[in-house]
Amino acid sequence: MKIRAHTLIAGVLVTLSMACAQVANAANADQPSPSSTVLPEVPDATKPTSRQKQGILIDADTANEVDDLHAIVRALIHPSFEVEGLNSAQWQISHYATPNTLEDSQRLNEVLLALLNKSSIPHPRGASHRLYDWGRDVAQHSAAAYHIIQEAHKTPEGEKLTVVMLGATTSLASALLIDPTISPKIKVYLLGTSHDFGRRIWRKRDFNCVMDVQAIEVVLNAKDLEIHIMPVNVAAAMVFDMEEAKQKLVQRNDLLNLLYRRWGDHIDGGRSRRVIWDLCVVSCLIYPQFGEEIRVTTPPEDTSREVYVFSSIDGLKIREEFYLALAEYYNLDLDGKRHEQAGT
Ligand SMILES: [Ca+2]
Repeated sequence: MKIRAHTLIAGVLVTLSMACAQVANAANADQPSPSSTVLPEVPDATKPTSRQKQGILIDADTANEVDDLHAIVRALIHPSFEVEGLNSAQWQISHYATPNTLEDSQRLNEVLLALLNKSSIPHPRGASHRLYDWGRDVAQHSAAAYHIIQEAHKTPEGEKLTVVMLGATTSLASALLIDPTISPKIKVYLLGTSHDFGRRIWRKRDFNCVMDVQAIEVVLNAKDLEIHIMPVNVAAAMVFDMEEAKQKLVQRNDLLNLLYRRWGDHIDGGRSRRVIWDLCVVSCLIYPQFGEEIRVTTPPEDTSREVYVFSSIDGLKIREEFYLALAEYYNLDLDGKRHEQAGT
């Protein structure tokens, strides 16, 4: 990842452990095993050691789209990550919202954790609605918000907790409102906003920002919070093909089947190609060379300072690496024919 100055100077996860027994049984048959598949080199700074991994906390509106599942799985199988939590997030004001978007996201998070035999990872619920409009306390006092606060304070001196926001930023904003002292202890990677790099214009009309218009302002205004933004107009360069997904994922194991099934189960199912938005954030966190970040001054309506913004990504490498990582984790040849016994 090349960081180059664009404007001025440098700027910068109450546990709810509930496993889904039905899928947990299936998970036992899907244990990972070693593979010789070659992956891109992981930068030295993020390589795992016997004593230290990169602590990350994921917050996702998993049930609203197809992409969150891919991003969450990619993070959960990465050996350099110590996933300190998987929060669920709401998307309740969407026109296609289900009766309880938060709980739908929560259920999917628990299924993913069970299928990966990782239900011991904390997976607290976020808020069921966006921040309050007015009052002395507009924060949503969710388990997820308090988990962020707890994990931030547990982070060793001189280190930061990486918080990955894949939906509305309600949980993080609430955490910052409840306990502003966590700000310098966190670096957040989020999908949201769009940015016209030529005219230096920000917009906050994308799905994630709109799902909690106040929360994104709280995040951008949080003093000392290190922010890395993946604008939606940049993430749009990373496209998955349904036929390729079918060829690589169907009838391999329960998790991979779920990833493909999501293409059709989603309310907006049937598309032959999809942007797997959230995967861009996780992949560029694992492999900084997959994206380029520049420093950009915050929108004029927010506290003036610089934040990191991805100006470009290598969508092809992100997609290829995702399938390679799955192949390595499960010791599968995803490019070969599907198993005969699978009846395909
Ligand atoms: Ca999302």
